[in-house]
Amino acid sequence: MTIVITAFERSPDGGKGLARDTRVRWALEEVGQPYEVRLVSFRAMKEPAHLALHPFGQIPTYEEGGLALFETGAIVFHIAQHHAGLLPGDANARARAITWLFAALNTVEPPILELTTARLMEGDKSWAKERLPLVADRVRDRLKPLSARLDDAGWLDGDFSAGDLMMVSVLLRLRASGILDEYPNLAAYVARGEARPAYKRAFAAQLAVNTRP
Ligand code: GTB
Repeated sequence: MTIVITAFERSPDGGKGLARDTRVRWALEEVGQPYEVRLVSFRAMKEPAHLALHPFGQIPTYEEGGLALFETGAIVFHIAQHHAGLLPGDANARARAITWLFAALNTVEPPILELTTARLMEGDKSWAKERLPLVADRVRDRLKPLSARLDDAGWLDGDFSAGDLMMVSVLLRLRASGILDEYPNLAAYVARGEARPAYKRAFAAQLAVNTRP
């Protein structure tokens, strides 16, 4: 059955890997599943046809036969459950990898999103200068223990898993802030993720969409 995902017709970052279809493309590349992409404009995302797939009018979505999913956590988990390559076979190791996937989305991503909002959307507010350091420190509150846990390991729990895929995807958005570089092992961890051939294919595919004439 053909897998179809949705992505921005024109991504605000020019297709540099920051929009959330990247993590879904990456997961599909890791497990060797071909997929098609339906591009949607910002207007089309809020129209009934897309809202039927995604109640919040966002990308990405995932369709496969009669199944339609939204939320990158659910999509990556679905891919990892149904195809070998992103979750260990051992039941306990599998549960731990899934835990890291949730940790990336529920514990690490929220302050990073808050920082992005503070930098990009609130920068012109009178209180922005006072608030930004507080938000940045909330990111550090997550990165410090994450860095300590990773230590000098390659991945968070044994082999590369869906948990690492999601954690690297989440951390990537920090690069522009410079905060990631305060934690050299996390910066190296992200670079390791980006060096994976599957990530490179996903990145190239997204960039190609956004650099077409
Ligand atoms: N929790 C959802 C998930 O994980 O799937 C969040 C999905 C989401 O935020 N989608 C965004 C979207 O559709 C695109 S990724 N936004 C349009 C809208 O809400 O109307 C967020 C994003 C967009 C662009 C950049 N960029 O260019 O740097 C980075 C991240």
